Amino acid sequence: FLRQTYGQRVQNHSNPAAKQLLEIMEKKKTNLAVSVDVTKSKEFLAIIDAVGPFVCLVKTHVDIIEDFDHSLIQQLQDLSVKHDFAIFEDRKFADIGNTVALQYSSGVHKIASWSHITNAHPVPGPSIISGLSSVGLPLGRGLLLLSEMSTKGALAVGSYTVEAVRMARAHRDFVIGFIAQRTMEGIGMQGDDVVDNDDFLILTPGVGLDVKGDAMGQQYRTPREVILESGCDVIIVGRGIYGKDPGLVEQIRAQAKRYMDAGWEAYQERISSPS
Ligand code: UP6
Repeated sequence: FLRQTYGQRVQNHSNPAAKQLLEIMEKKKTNLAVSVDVTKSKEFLAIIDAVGPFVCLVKTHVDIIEDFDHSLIQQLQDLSVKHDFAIFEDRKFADIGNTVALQYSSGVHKIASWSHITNAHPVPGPSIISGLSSVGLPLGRGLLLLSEMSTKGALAVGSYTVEAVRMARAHRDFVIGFIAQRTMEGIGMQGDDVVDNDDFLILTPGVGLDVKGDAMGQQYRTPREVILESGCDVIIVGRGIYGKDPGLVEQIRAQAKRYMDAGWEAYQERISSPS
């Protein structure tokens, strides 16, 4: 699938959230997702409105917002319609099925009611997918499994990654892809395994053009390394876009454009490269 366009890949997916994301990427010509990790509603909305035209997806950590109330969700949804982007709450669920189903549907944030996509650590095993799917599938939501992480010393490697991919293949209706650092296509397939559709979306954090990491274990690679060399589909950028001054709208727009262009150029090179 590495040489198919995002538009061509829509037909490989039955999940509405996966289709929506690929359609937006094709239409807006962007594989950039912005991770909006700020703690004040006002700043959160201002950044999203500034980057909106350049992104296919906005990634949130809604639990870090100090002045949260439900009108914020309405405003986020209005921006997602205004700019045409999907919403991904980066909740990283990691508990038993019954608990994650409650965390996903209920509590203060009611994530399933507004987030097109969310994600989970595969550490509890397949029951985490059943739990989340019982809430999200009827709503047309999609799930990403974290099969790898961007941080130094991450434990999600080797057989953990392989088992995550096998879990996803067994739940294709709800699991639309991975948070990972490279393509997962063909991973863990044995001699006579037949998988007729291994097209998973790979969303990749740990992307930066100016620095190699932070003081807390984060590691950055460039859009070119991520999209062209590693076969990922979406670059997730946080502080690289709003980190210098979250209040400066013009600067944020310029950075978003810069990452969008770098991501799209790498993608075009990928789909036009000889197999
Ligand atoms: N994130 C990672 N690495 C992972 C998974 N998730 O960085 O393996 C998330 C972080 C943060 C964003 O929770 O929201 O992606 C990266 O932000 P940054 O670009 O500012 O480092």
